[in-house]
Amino acid sequence: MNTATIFALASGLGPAGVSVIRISGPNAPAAAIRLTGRAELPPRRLVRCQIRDVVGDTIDDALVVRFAKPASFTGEDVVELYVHGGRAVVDETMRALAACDGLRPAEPGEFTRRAFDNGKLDLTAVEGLADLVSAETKAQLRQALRQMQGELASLYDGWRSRLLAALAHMEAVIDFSDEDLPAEIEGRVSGEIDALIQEIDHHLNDDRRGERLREGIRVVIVGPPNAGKSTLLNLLARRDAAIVSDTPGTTRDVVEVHMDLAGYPVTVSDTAGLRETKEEVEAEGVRRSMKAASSADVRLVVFDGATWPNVDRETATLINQDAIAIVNKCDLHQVREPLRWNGHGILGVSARNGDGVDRLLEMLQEKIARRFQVGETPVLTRIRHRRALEECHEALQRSRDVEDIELIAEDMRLAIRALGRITGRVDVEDILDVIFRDFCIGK
Ligand SMILES: Nc1nc2c(ncn2[C@@H]2O[C@H](COP(=O)(O)OP(=O)(O)OP(=O)(O)O)[C@@H](O)[C@H]2O)c(=O)[nH]1
Ligand SMILES: [Mg+2]
Repeated sequence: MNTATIFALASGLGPAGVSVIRISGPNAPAAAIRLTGRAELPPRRLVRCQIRDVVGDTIDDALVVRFAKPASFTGEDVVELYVHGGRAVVDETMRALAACDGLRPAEPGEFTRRAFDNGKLDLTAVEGLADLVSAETKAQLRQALRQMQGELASLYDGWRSRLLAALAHMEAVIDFSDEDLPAEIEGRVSGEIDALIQEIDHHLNDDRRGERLREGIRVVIVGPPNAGKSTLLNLLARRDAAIVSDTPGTTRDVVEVHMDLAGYPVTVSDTAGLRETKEEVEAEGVRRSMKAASSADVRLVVFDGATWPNVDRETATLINQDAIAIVNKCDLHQVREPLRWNGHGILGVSARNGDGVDRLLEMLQEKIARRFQVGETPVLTRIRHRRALEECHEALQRSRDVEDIELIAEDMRLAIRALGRITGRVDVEDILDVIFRDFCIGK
């Protein structure tokens, strides 16, 4: 049991209107009494107080709130001080706290760690909280909030309880095989395992939507040299991010621009024009373009309007359902509607005068929204969860291939442990509870 009382600035570094200092642990109420001179602070009420330093000089006129354990973020006694967000105010308040008995500054993440240790948050909620704090766009915010509020925990814990119940039945078969147990138990258990395998499979095969939304969605601009890819990037970024020139082969490195597109975090990359070249540096650029194109969530495949209707063959091979095909320079006379290539509709734009760019942004948003929209069903958000789920899935699959009941039970235990690791609740004692609840074996 960790009895140190910890404190830290919970809001960003000032100067700001208000800064929040959080104190958690058994000595938090005493520290608040010492700083405010109040005999008592009622729980869950904001109280206006003078904050004083060790010699009794007033530091600030502040608001203070106390949360009595276990009804607090950490599950411990917590006090929060809302002081004016000036550097000296914060520094002096922290100094006064450091002088209180049993108080020390918190380590990074220590409040959340205590919340986890006290069962206030499971591991997925802890991760959701971290994601919420670092969310940069609305779609990321929504995904993180749902995770923090327990959406993934209830999915994984739900699977785990079903497996625990199935295992309890199996154990009953093992331990009491001479006695009179319903014959269909084994059948029911294997039915449940099959159902879980399917559900986990479905959850795993999600095109990494949740993970990609956390990391940012990758949009890559590809096409032949001089098609106007860099001009297009600059237009989307609303700044001169990449060098534009009429010399083919201008762009060599991948140039990335981050933006918020209708709430989605998007990284748009401009790449070197695709062509055969003997020049070593350019050839490396082309290699990088192909690599970026292959890892992209959406490809903007750009043809050069100056050579229209002749299209670059290599570029054309990159058109598929994840791509938006574009012919640029539609300000030139040879680019005429309707624009099609090999049955694919092609969008005409002019990166020079902006024609068609609104439509391009709309199409891009639609594509991204269709693929990444956070729907009703919870999505996987982290590789850690994916690994554990794969392990669980493997163990369940393996259990289908063996005859021996003991071996099946062992694989089920491994699967349960893998799920338990995701939310951080690994225990085995609860199997017994389930046996007693379902079978009343003791009678
Ligand atoms: N007429 C016209 N010219 C354009 C348009 N967009 C770009 N250009 C011109 O085309 C030339 C090449 O533009 P870039 O943006 O550098 O082309 P790029 O595809 O990045 O070329 P590389 O980096 O060499 O692969 C420049 O001279 C641009 O000014 C357009 O919409 N219309
Ligand atoms: Mg370029």
